[in-house]
Amino acid sequence: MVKLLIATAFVALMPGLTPAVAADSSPEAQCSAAKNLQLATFDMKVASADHVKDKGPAHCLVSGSFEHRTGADGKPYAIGFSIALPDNWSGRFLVQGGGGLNGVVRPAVGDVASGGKNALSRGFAVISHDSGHKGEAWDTSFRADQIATLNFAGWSVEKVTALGKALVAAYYGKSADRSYFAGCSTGGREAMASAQRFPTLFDGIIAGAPAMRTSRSNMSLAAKNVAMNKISPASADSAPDRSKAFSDGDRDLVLKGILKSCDGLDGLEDGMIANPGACKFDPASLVCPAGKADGCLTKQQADIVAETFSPTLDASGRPAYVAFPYDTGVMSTTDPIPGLMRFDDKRNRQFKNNAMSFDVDDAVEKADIGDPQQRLINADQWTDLSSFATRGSKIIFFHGVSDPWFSSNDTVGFFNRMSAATKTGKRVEDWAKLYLVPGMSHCSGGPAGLDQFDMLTKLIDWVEKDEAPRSVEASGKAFPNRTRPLCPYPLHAQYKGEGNADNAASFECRNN
Ligand SMILES: [Ca+2]
Repeated sequence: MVKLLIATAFVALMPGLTPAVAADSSPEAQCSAAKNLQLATFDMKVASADHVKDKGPAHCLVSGSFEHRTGADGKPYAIGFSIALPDNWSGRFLVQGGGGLNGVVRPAVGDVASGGKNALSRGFAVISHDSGHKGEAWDTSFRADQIATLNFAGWSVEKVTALGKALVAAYYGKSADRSYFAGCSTGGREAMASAQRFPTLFDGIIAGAPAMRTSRSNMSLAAKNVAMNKISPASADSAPDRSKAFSDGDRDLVLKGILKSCDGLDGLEDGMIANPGACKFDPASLVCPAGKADGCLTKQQADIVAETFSPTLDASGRPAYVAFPYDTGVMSTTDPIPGLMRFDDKRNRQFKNNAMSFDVDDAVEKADIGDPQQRLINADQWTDLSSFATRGSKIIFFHGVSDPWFSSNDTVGFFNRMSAATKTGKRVEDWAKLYLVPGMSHCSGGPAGLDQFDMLTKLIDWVEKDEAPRSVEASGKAFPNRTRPLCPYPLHAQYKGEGNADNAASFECRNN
């Protein structure tokens, strides 16, 4: 409580409210007193403040809401949050990115790219939030309200960061030394939006598999879905049965073909494609010779494979969405989101389109002109991070090469455009890095992906010690005894030609 009172600049107790003065300054008493916290410029309501000892390091978990209002649709809105304030605070603050369409407050731990040691367990104060609306993962009803939509587009990150910084200062009696953001998917988009639109908020940002333009990526997936319909036999209800477009044997053949063409390009045939930039698999190589039907693909099938991994083109031949890379996870059925070639899987909500034709130009017009709000939600357009870079902030991107939702090529494309557009006296590698993660699906997983890597430590060292990250070691369940370096783009991990093939030290980061 002593610290709370020190922070009077940030704390205004409610008139008539007796502060819950604790008889002692124990963490429990301090946390209990946080129930009565008020911040001068926020209409914050604290719903609970609990001292937690059995989940990670002892911390005070404060949950509540602010920005209470009635929306244009007559519904009540607020930004819900949860902040974990560790007893042994490192002086660092982290804003945790969201997922899907947000709408829920996820546990505030900060586990993105943390290598299994989340930010809270490192002594960070971590705040999580719902971006300003309540709803199921894919509930879009909040878009009836302007502020709720703007909050989803990224405004909520600015507001939550301001609230979180004020809460930290009030609770500890001292402002955070450094502020970080880490998120994947929608959280990755929020990370990008933060660097682009609010360049002074964070000292370090991690942007994973960013949902940077779902209007275009969803359009591309729909186009691939329809292409698959055309070679699928009709099911009993006359809808195309995509599960029969390729047999299990056909799928295995495609995967083996990809591996045969690309696995060895990194110097080692190990079931991982670490040099995706050099991978030039041609599905036509699997087409049956005349008179043969087994162990090969029909021309139709090979064409569909090629189309699935090609850019989605408009009528003039311009790419409306980038290509997806050939990688080891494209047939995955073990991940929450199936691999790109698994159009048959009923778990995949994207692939319920039974149409037989697809007009890319029409779809692009609907996405770009018909949905102007989405254009602001998208984070692929603004490429100048000069203020962010000049103030000394750092950003690390990562993207799984087997991501079936958002192509890692799109993140590569943004990184290159950003690098060209940001004019500073610094080299790009002095403030931004991109790591492609071979085999990894959307944010994690992948049957041959090593999805555990600690970029958070690398980011901290970069921000606080000016030690720029080089390779980042990856490990994971897919190969329990294996480590590999992740290399900063455009480098890739290449086997040195000798040494333990399961050890990252036997690889080096190389250019093609
Ligand atoms: Ca390999």
